[in-house]
Amino acid sequence: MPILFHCPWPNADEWRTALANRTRDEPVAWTDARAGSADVAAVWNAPPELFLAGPNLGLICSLGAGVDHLLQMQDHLSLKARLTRIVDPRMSQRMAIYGLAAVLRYHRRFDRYAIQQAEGRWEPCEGPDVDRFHVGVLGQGAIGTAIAEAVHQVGFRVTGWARTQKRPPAWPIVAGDDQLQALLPTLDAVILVLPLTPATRGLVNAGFLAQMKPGAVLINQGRGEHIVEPALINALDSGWLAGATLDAFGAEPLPVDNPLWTHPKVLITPHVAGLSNVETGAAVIAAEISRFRRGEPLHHEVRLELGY
Ligand code: OXD
Repeated sequence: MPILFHCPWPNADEWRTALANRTRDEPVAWTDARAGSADVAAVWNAPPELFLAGPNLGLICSLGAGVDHLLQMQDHLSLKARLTRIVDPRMSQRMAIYGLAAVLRYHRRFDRYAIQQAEGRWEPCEGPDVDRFHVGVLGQGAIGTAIAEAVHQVGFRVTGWARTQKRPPAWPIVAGDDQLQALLPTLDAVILVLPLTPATRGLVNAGFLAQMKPGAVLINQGRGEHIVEPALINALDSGWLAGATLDAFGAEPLPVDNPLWTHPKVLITPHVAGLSNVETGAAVIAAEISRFRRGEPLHHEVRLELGY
């Protein structure tokens, strides 16, 4: 039975080969035609028409960790389709390194020193010791946990924020809106690594930013839609926030006329914080496909009612 494949990335052929190699025992052919008789799809940002006439689709695998690209077109998906995604320690590690690098850059003021160098200014402006620099990691799934762990291991004070209370790891985790409100004014750096759901869309609005500690920084490794951009720009311009590191945007590539490009307090990276690793990612998807075909529980099934 053909498996529907759609990947808009430059390394799409590598993905297709890695997936085909790992599903060799399955009687499958990879296709990028419309779903037709396919019962499984592995896709990233597929156009809705690809799913039309795909009544047999029982499993749709996201080629990344996020599934918002699929949930956005639920109307086009077969009602019986289950969704799964990549949960891969390699990807979590990349995300952890990105988060840690961004925190270290602010903690050691490399952002300020770069500006001072351009202006020929010799002005030491060191900040607090690590244990007095409080990092909040908003989102405590596999990726958020890896980020919090990396930052915690260096010695930073870390607090996680999750939808529900979890068994405490080596750092505290708080849950719910009230606890977020209490947490925000204590944080020197806020890392966003939340799934995009109706509850997290626009979470970082003027009210959220006003609750952040003056001089704090924002690091977005989640989705651009978490942030209300004009509110962020106001918070940076007014001096309330010291900086923002942004890896994800509502429109990607970020349009050339977007003011974030030239904002002196913003560092932009082109959605690379946690690129899916072809080999390990393909192995995760292939394993989910064989579980699906054997009628076994999936390991990373998306709970549609939660949106992740
Ligand atoms: C993902 C991403 O969801 O890279 O995997 O954004």
